[in-house]
Amino acid sequence: MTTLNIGILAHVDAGKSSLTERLVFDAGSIDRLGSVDAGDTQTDTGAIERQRGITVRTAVAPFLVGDRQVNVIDTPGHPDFIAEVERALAVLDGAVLVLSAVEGVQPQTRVLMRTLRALRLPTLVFVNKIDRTGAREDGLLADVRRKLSPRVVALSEVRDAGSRRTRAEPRALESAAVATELAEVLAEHDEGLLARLVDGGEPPSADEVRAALTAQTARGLAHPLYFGSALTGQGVAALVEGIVGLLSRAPEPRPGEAVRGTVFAIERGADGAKVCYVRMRAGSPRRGQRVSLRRLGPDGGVVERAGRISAVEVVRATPARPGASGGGRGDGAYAMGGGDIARVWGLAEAGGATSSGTPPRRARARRRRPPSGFCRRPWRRWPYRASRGTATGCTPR
Ligand SMILES: Nc1nc2c(ncn2[C@@H]2O[C@H](COP(=O)(O)OP(=O)(O)OP(=O)(O)O)[C@@H](O)[C@H]2O)c(=O)[nH]1
Ligand SMILES: [Mg+2]
Repeated sequence: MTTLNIGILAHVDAGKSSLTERLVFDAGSIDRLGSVDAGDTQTDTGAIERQRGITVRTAVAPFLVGDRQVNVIDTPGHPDFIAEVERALAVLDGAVLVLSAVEGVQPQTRVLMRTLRALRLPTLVFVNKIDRTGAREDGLLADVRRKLSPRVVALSEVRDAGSRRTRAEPRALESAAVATELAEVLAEHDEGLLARLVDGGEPPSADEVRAALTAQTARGLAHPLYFGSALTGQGVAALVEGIVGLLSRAPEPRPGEAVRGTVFAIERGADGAKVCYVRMRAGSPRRGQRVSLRRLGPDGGVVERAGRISAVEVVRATPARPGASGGGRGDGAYAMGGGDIARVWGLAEAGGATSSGTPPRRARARRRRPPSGFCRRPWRRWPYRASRGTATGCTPR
C-alpha cells in the first residue's frame, strides 16, 4: 500500500471541508455525508468550527482508492489561521487548490498559488460550487490563467452552470482540438510536443498529451483543472482520478531506518492530552520510544528537546460501508514509514536525553521558505524538515 498526502487549500468558504467530506464519503470512508452547515463533518470537529462553520485547525481524513491510501489534509482558509496552512505545506505530496465558481480568484487564492508554485508542489485546481447561481466557466478560466498560472489546463467542462442540474463532463483527450489546446500549453516544457506543433503535421495523440501532462504535473509545471460541486458530487470522481493518477506518490516506507518525521498539526484529545500529527519520513515509531525533537527557536537557532512516545496510532482508512473500499481510523497495528501519518501522544513530555542526527542547517530550511507575503509570522516559525533521528519540526502549542 502506498500513501499520498494531499492538502486542500483555498480562500475562506471556497468549500474545502465540504470537498473533503465528499471525497471520503464517495470513497466509502464514512456512511453518511456530513455538512459544514449542520456542523457534522469529519474534519470540522472543534466546538467553534461546528458552531460557526469555519475551519480553525488542520485535520486529516483518509480514504482508499484501490491499493492507494489518500490522506486528505483539510486546511483553514481564514488568514488568521495561516500558520496551520504553513505547517501543512511542509508535509504534502501534492495539493488541490479550490476556488469558487462564483467568487472566482481571490487575493488569498493568488497567495496560495504563488506559494505552491514556488515550492514546485504538484497542484490540481478544483473549481467548486458550479451548482450555485452566478457560477461562471469561460470567464473564470481566463481569470485563472491570468491571475494564477498560464499553465492551467482544463480537463473538464460545465453544462448548465448555476443550477442543481449542472454537470461537469470530462474533456476527451482523443479529440484533436482538445489535444492540440493542451499541447500548446505543455509544449513550453516538452520539445517533442513543440516540434509537432511547429511542424503542423498530425496533431499530438491522446497518449502523448497524457504523458506530458503527467510528467509536468508531477514537477509542478502544469496544473490540471476540474470543475465540480462538493455539494452535488459533480466532478469529484474526475478529481480523484487526477489525484491518484497525476500527483506524485510518497516514497515507499523505510521501516528499518531511524524514526524521522515532521509534526504538522496538534490537537487536544478528550482527556486534554496533546496529540501530534506526524508525517513520517522513515522508521516506525513505537510506544515508549524516546525521540529527539528539534525546531527553530526565537533567535533562529535550533532548540532541541527530548520526548517519549506514550502512544501512537497510524491514520488508516478502513471500509465504513459494505462493499466500499475504505474509511475510518485504523487500530494502530502497523508497520509504517515514509508517507504515513501517525497520531502521536507524549511528545510534549520532557523525557530522557535522546538526541540523534545532526541539527538541520539554516540553508536547508530556507529552501522551503514560502514567498514573502505568505507568512504573517516570523520565518523561524516555519516548520523545517527534521533531520535524521528527529520526530518533529513544529512549535508545540
Ligand atoms: N452551492 C454550493 N455550496 C457549497 C459547495 N461547497 C461548499 N458549499 C457551501 O459553502 C460554505 C462553505 O463551505 P466550507 O466547506 O465550510 O468551506 P471551507 O473552504 O472549508 O471554509 P473555511 O474552512 O472556513 O475556509 C458552506 O455553506 C457550504 O455548504 C458547493 O459545491 N455548492
Ligand atoms: Mg473548512
